Amino acid sequence: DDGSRLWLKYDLIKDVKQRENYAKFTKFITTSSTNATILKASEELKNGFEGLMGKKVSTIKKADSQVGGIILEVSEKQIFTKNLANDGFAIFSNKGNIIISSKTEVGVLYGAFELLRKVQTGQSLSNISVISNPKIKIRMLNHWDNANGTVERGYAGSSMWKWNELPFRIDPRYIAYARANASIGINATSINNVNASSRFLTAEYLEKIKAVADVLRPYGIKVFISVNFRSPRTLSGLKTSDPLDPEVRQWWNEKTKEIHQYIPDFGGYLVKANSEGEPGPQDYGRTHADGANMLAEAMKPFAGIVIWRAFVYNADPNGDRFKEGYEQFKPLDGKFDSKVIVQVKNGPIDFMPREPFHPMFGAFSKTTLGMEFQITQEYLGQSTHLTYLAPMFKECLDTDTYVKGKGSEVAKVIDGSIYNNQNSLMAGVANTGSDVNWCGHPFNQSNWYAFGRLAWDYSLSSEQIANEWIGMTLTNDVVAKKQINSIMQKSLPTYISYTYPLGLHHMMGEGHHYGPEPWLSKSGRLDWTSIYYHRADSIGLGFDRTGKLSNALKLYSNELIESWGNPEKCNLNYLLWFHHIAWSKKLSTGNNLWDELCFRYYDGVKQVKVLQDEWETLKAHIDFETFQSVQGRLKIQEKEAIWWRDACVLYFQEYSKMPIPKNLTPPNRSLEEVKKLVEIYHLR
Ligand code: BDP
Repeated sequence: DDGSRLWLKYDLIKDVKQRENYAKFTKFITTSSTNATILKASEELKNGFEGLMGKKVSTIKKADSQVGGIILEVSEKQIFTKNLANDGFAIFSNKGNIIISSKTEVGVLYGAFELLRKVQTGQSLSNISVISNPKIKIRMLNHWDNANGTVERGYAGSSMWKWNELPFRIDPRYIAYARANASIGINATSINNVNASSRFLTAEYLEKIKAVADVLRPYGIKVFISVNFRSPRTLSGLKTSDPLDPEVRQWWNEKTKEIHQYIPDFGGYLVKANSEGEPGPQDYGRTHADGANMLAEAMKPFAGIVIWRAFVYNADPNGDRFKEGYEQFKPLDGKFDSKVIVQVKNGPIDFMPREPFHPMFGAFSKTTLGMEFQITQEYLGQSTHLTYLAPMFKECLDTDTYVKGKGSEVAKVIDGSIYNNQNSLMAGVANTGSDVNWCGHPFNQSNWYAFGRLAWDYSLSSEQIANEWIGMTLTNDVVAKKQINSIMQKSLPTYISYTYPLGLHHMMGEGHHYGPEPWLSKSGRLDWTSIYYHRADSIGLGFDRTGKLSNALKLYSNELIESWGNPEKCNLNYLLWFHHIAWSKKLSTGNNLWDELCFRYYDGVKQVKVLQDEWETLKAHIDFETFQSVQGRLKIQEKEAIWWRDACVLYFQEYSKMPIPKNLTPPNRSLEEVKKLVEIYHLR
């Protein structure tokens, strides 16, 4: 199994009894519709059930008195559909058939995938009764793909979009991609890097993007484009790209109209502006709201929207990057057009393996905020380390902001329920590439899957999502499934243990962001170094954000200030995010900081060994190619976990001047030797 079929394998169910049982419900598929989306639903069910059951499944226009089939219907009237949101669906048994019903065609498609999922994961279909509504309206992938075929922070080969072939050749992968996304409810995709080339707005590229949009449309996926704010100058030679300049505004009006001639249901623009050197309205003394509203105005005649990123930070040596997004955007709350969604990364710095939620969530009552997660594992072992991210996404979504009292979780800010927003967005930076298995590490597929499932329903548990994915992708053997799920649940805490325990952050190798480089003290900007974040000195470790150095903690609600602000009460997972703790300070675990730090680094390495051992027990249940691929990667992971451990422990020891706790074996190499490894990595 080369992994190319993702979680939509539809291999024959091995258990004959089970197969016969399912076959009773899947004799035919009924629809009289000629709608492209309904036809996709019917085709998917047919292919899926034929594969799973090993039997022909017929497609008929009307069921008449036949029973034992599936009926697809778009209906406003069904009593089940009364409580359905537009994309929602109901699946229920009726007079011997299974009905998949929705108000919209795409809802039926989602229902079809849900029914397939039930069979793929071995659940019963008798008396089936499902009602499912998406909690978030725009469930979106953000590709960081460039026109030249590279992918920013992509670890699975080159870009999956073949711009040189489009619009003439449609790679079959685009269809596979659309199916995979639709199967987890993803309904939007921005196709290019946020560090955007203006090229994507040229007629030549719009034709190519149109071809992609045409493939994705029947699967309910809208296309967005990341735009470069300087495009009016770059493409048409205008003297400025000032958002208040009438000529510039006219340019965007016309460009937006032009795009709609190619893609009538264009999703909209995604913009990274005045961030990391990208152009933006501030270049002309204007605000983010001025920039976003200009684009929103251009979008007024159409259904599309403008997604404006809040990932901004200035190189102020006395500032704290933690606060930048908040401080720049807070004065603009209420100034954004209703067509604008401000997209905020889950944490205040940058997709670290563990961050407290971004303080903007819960502080903006008049602006629709969207969530941006990173599915691609820039700081999480890329395509080598096994890290299942659902627990991380959930930790953020489940944290209480307390903005309207207890029960004001980040998820409720995002879904619009706290501030009554009309729109809602959850975006994930895609991890797809040209690799045969799409995502590099076989388990990285689960992060794409989990992202989509959580965007649909963030209340699903990370265990349930993992179970679905395992059942559809690896095995349905009960014991093996349990074991794999346990590996997945342990993977993120393990990774954090040997990289960033106790709330450490941003100590990775410069540029590549892969291995450890806690000693990094010089870079293009101070806030790209490691020492800026960990603040190790002879006294202790961690970034004091409670007042003296930075008052970032004040951006949170009183309840959080009280718990996170008190080093005695602060969740140890966030401790060094907010406090500079003395090496000898006794923590709630009973150990002092130094010992606790060592224990965690060592335990992380030990846990990788546990993951390896547990994986070995699964050999008989997993396809051999997949088994070996994970097995080999776990070996590299072990080596690199030791690399992280040795680098961090030896480096911090220079400051703590304390011995490695007695029951741990000290690293068998010196700090200087470990530093050399990093140089070798740079050479690659
Ligand atoms: C950082 C990445 C950088 C991205 C940037 C962003 O290192 O490549 O361009 O985020 O989100 O994580 O814009």
